[in-house]
Formats: sequence, C-alpha cells, structure tokens
Amino acid sequence: MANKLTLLASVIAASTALVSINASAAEESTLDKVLAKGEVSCGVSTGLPGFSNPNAKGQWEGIDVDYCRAVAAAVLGDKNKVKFVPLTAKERFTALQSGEIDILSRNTTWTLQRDTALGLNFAGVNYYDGQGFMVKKSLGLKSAKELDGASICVQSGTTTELNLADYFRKNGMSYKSVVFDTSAQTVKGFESGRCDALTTDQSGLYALRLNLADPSSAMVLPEIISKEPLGPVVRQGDDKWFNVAKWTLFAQINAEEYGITSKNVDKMLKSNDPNIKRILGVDGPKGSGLGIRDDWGYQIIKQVGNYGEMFDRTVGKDSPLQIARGVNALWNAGGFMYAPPIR
Ligand SMILES: N[C@@H](CCC(=O)N[C@@H](CS)C(=O)NCC(=O)O)C(=O)O
Repeated sequence: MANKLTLLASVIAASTALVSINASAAEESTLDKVLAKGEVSCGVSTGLPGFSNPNAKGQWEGIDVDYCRAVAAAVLGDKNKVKFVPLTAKERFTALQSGEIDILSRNTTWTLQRDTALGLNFAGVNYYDGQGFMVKKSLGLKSAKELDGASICVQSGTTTELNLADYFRKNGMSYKSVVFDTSAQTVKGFESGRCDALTTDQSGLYALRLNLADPSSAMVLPEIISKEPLGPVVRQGDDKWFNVAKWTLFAQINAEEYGITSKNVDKMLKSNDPNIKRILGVDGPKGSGLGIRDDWGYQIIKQVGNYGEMFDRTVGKDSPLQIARGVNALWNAGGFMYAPPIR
C-alpha cells in the first residue's frame, strides 16, 4: 500500500512537472513575436547625440540605435526593420516591463536593482561610462570638490541623481538639484543659468557640450564619480530573446577581435580561420541554439559592422564626439571589451 501511494505521488509529481514545462514552453518568446511581426520595437532616448538621436532627415543614429539595427539584421535579415520608440529616463523601464518595446537600448546603467527587482536582464555592456560634471568656464573651477553649495542640473529617473546625492554626502558638501525630464531641457537649464553645473554620464557631457550655442564656454571637470556600465535590456523570464540580445553584441565584439568588418565580410566567408567561419555561420553552431537564421553573424557584420566600426562611426573618431576608445577598447588592446567565444 505504502509503495502504491509513493508510486501514485511520484506519478502526480511527474505530471505536474510536465504541465508546468508545457506552460512555459507555450509562453510566447519575444523572439517569436518579433519574427511574426517582422519588426523589432526598440526603446531609445528622446535625443542624445552619439547614442540615440534623430538626424536632420529624422533617421535615428547612434551606438544604441546601431545595436538595435544589429538585432534586426540577426533575426530578420534586415537592419531597417526596427521601430524606434523615444523614451525619457523615467518612462523607459515601464515601457519594457509592459511589453510596449521588445528591447531597451538607451544609455542605461546596469545596476543590481534594475537587474533584479525591476524584472529586467542586462544583455551586456556596449559602453563603459562614468559620471562627471560640466561647468561654465567663467566660474573658474578646477575640481568637483569646489562645488559645495552649487546648484546642479540633473535628469530625473537616472542613476545620475542618486550618484550626485552620494558624492555630495560623502564629501560633506551641500547642493541644490534642478531636475529636468529630458536632456534637451537639462541643457537649456544649464545654458540659461538655472544651475552652476550639469551632471550626467561623461559620454553625455561630450554630446551635450557640443549642443551648446558656444561649446567653448563650458568645460568638463576631471572627476569621474561613478561606474556607469551601459547596455541593452530585456525582460526577465524570456531566455530565447535574452540569448539573441546577448549574442548580437558578442558577435560584434568577436568580429572586431578577428578583424571582420562590414567591408571585408564577403571575403571573410572564404577564410580558413575556424573562429571566423563560426562567427559568420559558415561552420559551427550557426543559428540553431539561438533559434534564428544560420547567417545571423554575417548579417550583423555586413549590415551594421563590428563593434569598433560601430563605435568609431557613432561616438568615436569618425563622429563629432571624438571619444577615444579608452576602456571601451578590446581586452587585447587595453580595454574591457571581451566577448565569450562563438563555438
Ligand atoms: N545612465 C544613466 C543616465 C541615463 C540618462 O537618461 N541620461 C540622460 C542625460 S544625458 C539622457 O540620456 N537623456 C536623454 C533623454 O532625455 O532622452 C541611467 O541609466 O540612469
């Protein structure tokens, strides 16, 4: 009897487990939705040069924009199949949680709270940043430590606001924050003299300074007061889509490491290097594990380019921002950019 009961209990347990496996398998991944609608809905900023910004023709440009184009190239074979949804810092996480967007690619810092309690997953880091301050040159300041009692323009719903509070508390200084919703408003506030300093990610300072009527009237102070690893974000509980998001970025970084560019990619298809063959889907796991087309790596590199090309074009040496690679160089060139192998 006892044996029969144990058997019955284990049958019930096994069938319950089966039901729950079926339920999760039946839950549609964002990948299936994107394949069905033929478009990636990508949350970007309302406008931040170098990262996500509409150009004079109204086309979105920037490193975060190019990443979403790379996802579209990998999944749909066409980098143009992206719908860009501009979001303020405050709006971005709700837009992702609610399913309004498929992926958030908007200079967003990877933090514990966002990666856990908010129900989100960071796919990696596409730009290592840190927070700084910009001041009017006429103030004659040399260091952020001289900002005691200053008024500071800052954007709401950001890590910037939190780091600002930490920095002043730690250094026993006081400040008055002047808070705005968008970077355009923050710059206007700074220019019109509503604050002594503007604080944001260093990359943002480069970008916003260029937008000033007279960029030479402002300067960036030397202190970097935080770590801001920026990267694309997806919802938790959707491993298929999370994998696509991760490996799109990894493919771009690996392609730079192995010297594959948008210019030489067709020639590289005939390479004898096993790593290059696997990155381009000529050999190796191809698209099977990811559940996407076999030539996903080729499409990313052909249509968008490798990480270095994307960096140079949007924020680096071929862009108005002229940001040096610095810590965003590859791991074998003195930086932090390191992707797991494609095999
Ligand atoms: N990396 C920080 C800050 C992100 C942020 O939103 N920065 C502002 C200031 S540069 C911005 O990008 N604004 C663009 C916009 O207003 O849409 C975070 O994730 O909280």
